[in-house]
Amino acid sequence: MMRVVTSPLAAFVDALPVPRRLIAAEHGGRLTVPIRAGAHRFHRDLPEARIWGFGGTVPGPTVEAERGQPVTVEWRNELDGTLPVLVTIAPEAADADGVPVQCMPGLSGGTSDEQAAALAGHTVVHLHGGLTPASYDGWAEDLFAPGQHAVFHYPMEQRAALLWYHDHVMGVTKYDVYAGLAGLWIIRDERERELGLPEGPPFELPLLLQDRNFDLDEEGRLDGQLVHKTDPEVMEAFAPFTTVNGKVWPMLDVQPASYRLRVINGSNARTYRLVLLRDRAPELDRISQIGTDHGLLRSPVSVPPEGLVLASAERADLLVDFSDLEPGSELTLLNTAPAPFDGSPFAAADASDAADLDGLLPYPQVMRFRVLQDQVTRRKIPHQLATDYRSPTPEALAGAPRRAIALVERELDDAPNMLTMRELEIVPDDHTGPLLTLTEGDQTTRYHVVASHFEDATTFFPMLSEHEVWQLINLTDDTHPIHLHLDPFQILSRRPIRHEILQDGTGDFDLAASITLERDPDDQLDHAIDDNERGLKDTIRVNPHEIVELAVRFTTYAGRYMYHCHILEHEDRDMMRPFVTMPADLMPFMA
Ligand SMILES: [Cu+2]
Repeated sequence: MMRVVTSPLAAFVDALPVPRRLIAAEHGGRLTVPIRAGAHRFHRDLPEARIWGFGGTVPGPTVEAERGQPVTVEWRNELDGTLPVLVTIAPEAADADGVPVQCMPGLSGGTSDEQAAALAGHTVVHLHGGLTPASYDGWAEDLFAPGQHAVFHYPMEQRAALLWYHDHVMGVTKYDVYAGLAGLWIIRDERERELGLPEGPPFELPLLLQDRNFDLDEEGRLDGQLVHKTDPEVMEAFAPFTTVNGKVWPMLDVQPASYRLRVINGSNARTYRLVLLRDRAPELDRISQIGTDHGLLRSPVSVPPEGLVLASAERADLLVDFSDLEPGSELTLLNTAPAPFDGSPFAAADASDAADLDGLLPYPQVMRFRVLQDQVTRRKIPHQLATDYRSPTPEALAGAPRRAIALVERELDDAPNMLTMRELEIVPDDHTGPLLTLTEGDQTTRYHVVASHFEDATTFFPMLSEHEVWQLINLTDDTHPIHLHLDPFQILSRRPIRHEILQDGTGDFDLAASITLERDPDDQLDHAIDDNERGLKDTIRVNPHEIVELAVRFTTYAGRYMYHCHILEHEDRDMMRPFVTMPADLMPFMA
């Protein structure tokens, strides 16, 4: 029998908020953004919550910039007081009725974490997707305290795209972003204007998706205060209520016209698989995807038949056509992705039954659109979009350095599991010690681990302008969205693997495993590359039983950057590593 829980909040009663626009050109390219504690109402029927926000709001203002026109931001840390989030690990994964505690509000018998409650607001800001000099990229350890300010220069020498800025503090990004420290950043350029794409409200709207949970008062009523809750079995917080631009399940009145929706998943951990429904039937044909993380695709693509999958930090630029709909028509955006997400399929036709308590998805609702009586405007979708990139040729990649990274989960007895990215190096045949072997046909490559934790020595030194191939090998049971700072990349392949972790194979540093490039008989995934992943990406999903190859070329800035899983609870528990880009002429002098 399908189990459901009744929502304490009404759906589709708040209007979709549009974050305040901060157009850089109107300020001579010089912006000041205070980072402040504030109050925010996440739903009509909730009391105001304490939050931390850029500009004191959730989300922060949307910065709009022009390609080629630099933007300077003074990020002013004016936070006072302590973290406005109650953090807890519930003692049990499910309540007395067997309902997973993460599906429910409140602390579920957990106590408020004192160390989290004492966090006093050190921050650092990263512009995700920005081609930014290392000194302004927001290194996770270069913090500024309340009262300290940072002036960051963003050259904006990059194509039009939806970026976002957010806190990136070592170990506590999961709390700081959850508290509200995130905002959107749109870069515009001439190519988009030639195509006549909508720019600004009402026809261009950003949709920032974030799941949130709230505390209960003594009478068991929602009190609106933010709760970050995990449990003994699931180390990521998967909160039950989805907010869009800071409101739980909002409503948007639309004209019978095409809308450009700039969608981003800004959740800590939850992956969304979005399906648009009318009268319980999917209407994905209304949606054309024209862009991805780093802007326009070469041509518009349909969203995948099961829905648009966006893991944490992934973006989609969508044109949605409401022009043929009668006034009063309602379309509902639903999420069909259970959590933790492992790539498993779910038919769009079943989306109205997507509620899944065991999948930590009590409420699939995301938002609703309602068509107004108004003048009908139809818009043609251009066939050709981007003309400024191609797939890298085999010749360009022939001699490219190859880097291999294994994604590994280590179970611990007294603490939440540890996730690491093990950087691998090929060893000679006579090497002794724990090995990871990768077998393709009759070829076996032998690797050992050369780095595991964030603070281990840097092993990746990409040369500027040189193509590289990175292999991400997932040895865990969940999908990880892997994000590289600095330049975008393109996916080359996604292939099934069979793997075996040998006895006592996962050490704190070492790893002994054998991997074969063939499908596991129990593997249900198709390991396909979706059409919408064939653009310029900065975050890529690596599914279980899978190896993903991507081609990247770091182009402009030398320095120390990071790559990491964008599930914030993973990034904070060591699924993050440095790399250092170097100009070619300095390489001979590297020790
Ligand atoms: Cu991860």
